[in-house]
Amino acid sequence: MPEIMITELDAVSPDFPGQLQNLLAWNESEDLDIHRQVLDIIADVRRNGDKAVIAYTNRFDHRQVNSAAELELDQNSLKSAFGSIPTDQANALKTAANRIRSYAEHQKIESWDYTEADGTVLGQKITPLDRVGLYVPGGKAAYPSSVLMNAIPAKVAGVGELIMVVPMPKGECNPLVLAAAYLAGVDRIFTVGGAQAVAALAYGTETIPAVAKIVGPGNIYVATAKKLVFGQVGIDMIAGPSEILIICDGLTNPDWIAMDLFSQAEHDENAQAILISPDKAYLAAVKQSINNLLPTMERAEIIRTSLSTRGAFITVKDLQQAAEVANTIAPEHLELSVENPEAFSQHIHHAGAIFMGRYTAEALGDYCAGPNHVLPTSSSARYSSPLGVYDFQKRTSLINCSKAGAKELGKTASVLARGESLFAHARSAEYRL
Ligand code: HSO
Ligand code: ZN
Repeated sequence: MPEIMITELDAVSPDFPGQLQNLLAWNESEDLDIHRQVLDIIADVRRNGDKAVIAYTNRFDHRQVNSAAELELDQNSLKSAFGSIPTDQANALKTAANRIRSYAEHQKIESWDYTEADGTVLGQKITPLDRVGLYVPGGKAAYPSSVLMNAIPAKVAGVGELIMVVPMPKGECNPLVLAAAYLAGVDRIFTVGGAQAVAALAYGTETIPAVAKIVGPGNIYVATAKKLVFGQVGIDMIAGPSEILIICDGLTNPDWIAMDLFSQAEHDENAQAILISPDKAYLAAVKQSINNLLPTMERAEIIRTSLSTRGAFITVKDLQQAAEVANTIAPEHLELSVENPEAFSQHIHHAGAIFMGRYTAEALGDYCAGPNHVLPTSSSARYSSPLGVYDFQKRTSLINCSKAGAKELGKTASVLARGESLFAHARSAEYRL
């Protein structure tokens, strides 16, 4: 195999800030044609309900469905999917599900209130979403782990009904995905995918109930549909390609680091894997490991393309500078493969998840450590957070004025209302003085 070419940058160089921006630049191509097709599908499903959903499903998924009822899988078929998978898979899914659930339990936000001196009570009431839709892709990226990561926080939040949609091309579906849905406690499953599934969840059909929020990854049609139904329903973030940034002091086995870079690069050609170290000789050693190990990889071609088009090795003058670069990148996953990761992590302000120390491979977080693997990508960790229980909970403000409180607040409200020339507001407050 030819040696791999990976971009090498030096953070000390005056050109570095510009080079880094070029490296990170990622714009999902806005395809107007896809946009138009998806708009048509949504309008059709809104107008014609089940009939449209069945027609698209038969056309895109090569199926012969005659009635909407055939699109639903019952709980027994989930249970038997779980029974049909190999024992080691079943046990590993159970372990992962339990750990994801325990972590999620810690995330629940609770209602609170406080009472003022005059007896007025102010508070915040937390309620779960009534009904949530979970989109699960059917193709090569149909990950049972993602079913657990999306469904379990929703159930822990107390969502009333969790509806999963998953395409079943040619009538086939990954039994591991159904097994994960069974373990996570998904309430209903419809074997529908694409923009038609998103439209059905957003607007409801005779058979598929409308939800309040749609979560889960999908291809460009699904992502476009989610953007277009936003407002009618809530949506989660639109995920970009997977990213990993590793900061290493130069003392971790280079093969480990090479494989950690591969682990995200193998997701897809556009995935981004970056290594930062103050030790130039160490970067060369990791490059050697990459060249040795790449020919042994099942997904060598995807990894090669990802590393050579979007990967990079960055030399820094010290670990302090590494932290600054990491904060600029705001990566989805950040590995701190250094001697004292707790102390070092104090300098990190923007990352979806931080994997601390030489033993914490990012892959553990993808499956079973417990924290969610749905994380902010494309530098959005600057302003957003991992998917969690709080994404399935809402906050409602509570105000309960005492007679004395109404009198005091009424004076202030009345003055402010008259300042805005809103006289009904003012008099409504004054009546209670
Ligand atoms: N690393 C992915 C999640 C995943 N990994 C699923 C394996 N399966 C999120 O960036
Ligand atoms: Zn992964």
